[in-house]
Amino acid sequence: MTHTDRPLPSPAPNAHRARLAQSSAAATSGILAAAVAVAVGHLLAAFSAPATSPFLAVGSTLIDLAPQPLKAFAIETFGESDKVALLFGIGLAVAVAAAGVGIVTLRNPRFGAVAVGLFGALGAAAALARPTATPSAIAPSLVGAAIGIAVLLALHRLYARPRTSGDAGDRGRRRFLLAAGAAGLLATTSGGIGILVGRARSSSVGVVDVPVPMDPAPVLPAGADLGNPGISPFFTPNDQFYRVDTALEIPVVDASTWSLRIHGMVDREVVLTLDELLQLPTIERDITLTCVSNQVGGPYVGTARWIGVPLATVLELAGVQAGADQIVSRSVDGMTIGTPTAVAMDGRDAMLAVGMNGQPLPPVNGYPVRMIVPGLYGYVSATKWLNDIELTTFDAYDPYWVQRGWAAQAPIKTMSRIDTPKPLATVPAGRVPIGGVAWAQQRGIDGVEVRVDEGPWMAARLGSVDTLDTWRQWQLDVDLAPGRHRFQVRANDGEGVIQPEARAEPFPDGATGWHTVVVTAA
Ligand SMILES: Nc1nc2c(c(=O)[nH]1)N[C@H]1C(S)=C(S)[C@@H](COP(=O)(O)O)O[C@H]1N2
Ligand SMILES: [Mo]
Repeated sequence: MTHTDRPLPSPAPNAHRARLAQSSAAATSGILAAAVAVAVGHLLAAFSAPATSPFLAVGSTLIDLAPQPLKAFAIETFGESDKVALLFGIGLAVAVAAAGVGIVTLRNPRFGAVAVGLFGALGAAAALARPTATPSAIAPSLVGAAIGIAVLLALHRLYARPRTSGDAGDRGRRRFLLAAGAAGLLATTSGGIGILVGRARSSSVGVVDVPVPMDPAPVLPAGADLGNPGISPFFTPNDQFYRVDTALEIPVVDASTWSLRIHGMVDREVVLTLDELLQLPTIERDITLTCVSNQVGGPYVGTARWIGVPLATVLELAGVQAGADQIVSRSVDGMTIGTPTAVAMDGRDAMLAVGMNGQPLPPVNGYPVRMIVPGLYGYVSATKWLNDIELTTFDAYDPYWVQRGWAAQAPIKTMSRIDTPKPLATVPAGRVPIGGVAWAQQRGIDGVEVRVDEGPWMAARLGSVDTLDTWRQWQLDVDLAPGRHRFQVRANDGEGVIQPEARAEPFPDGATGWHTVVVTAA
């Protein structure tokens, strides 16, 4: 290496360093301004209408706009944490954009202020476009943005002073750091209080006294639960019940002011308060609920003992007109779900549920009232936070998921799942119990068969039948030689139809295929 190959020393390293310091102060100011704007908006929304938080409004809008493959990817990759991942992603994107806005502000403060204003407008537009929004929905985003602009410009004034060296420069730097710290504190306290207020509000939403059902469910038959702790318990505890919905923040519904409107193609419009609803005859039923986006072997299925009022009873109060073949139910957060009227009226235990395993519905599962329709996937039947039922036709209206390409009619497909052993587990060679659950709501499960390493199908022992609408546990003990083994399971429904082998993705009307698990015996 010769002398001339060496990089030339920078002519003015101090000036360079000062510029760098100023740029990073500018970027930091942008991020702080955005954090204050979002956090103040979130706080204001928490006190009024949580869904109008700029962060949540943009998140919900992205959920609604996301193309199907992206949704499927998110659910598969993040599972029930998909929403956390989304919010994290938005936070990251906002931070990067805000740093850019900060740098621009260094050159052109007016431009920076306009940029923050535009972000605020974006949040306001998202909040206003939510299905249940009122005009005041724009307030949190706009007020947040205004305060964010003030923070941006105040910080700009501090870091953009001509750099002086010595004591004056140090004082300037200290002032900037102090102001930046104050902005950071404002963002974290308003954001933190906003989150706490949101949580506190969602846990004080009036009280539902779960009624003693006039028509109770019989005691669970002996042997419905095989007693193998590796198999999903027959009743899924409420705190372990799966959750699938588009709600970034659990809707807060006050049971004491809740009402349900039944309208559309009916003889007379009916509005029921919770007390009025629960004065109607109540039933208690065991029903297994399933999500259409459940993959073969997936977790989005659970069984509960539900208490509620038959949907048919409520519909008869209003008088369904001829030709109204679709029930569109809506939730307080604007979800729309379409259910065939015929299904609600055919004698199955479709209900408006208020109780789940003896408790009021947990907030995540639809408090205070949700629909449950045995035999249909949740997205065409199980409206949570229900507050509106409209009688219409399939021709006249496509509900939320149908607008996004999912099937309008979606009966639950026969499915069986291996719960134990877990995929890729190592088990002791010798006798190994294989077990799981199988479901075919409305048709029931008549048999479950297992095969090992593509050998002959062997009938599993079945838990006793509770109802046609609940899953059955199954178990088969097999002898395994040391080495790798592959189990497969398939069920027979009550109509003698074997669960199909062909693999289908959940989209557009439910997955099919045999659940397969590979383990090593050692
Ligand atoms: N309001 C509302 N209700 C909803 C949904 C939703 O996104 N919003 N998702 C539906 C879907 S797809 C399913 S599978 C079930 C899930 O009910 P769970 O979360 O209580 O298990 O709720 C249904 N009801
Ligand atoms: Mo679902």
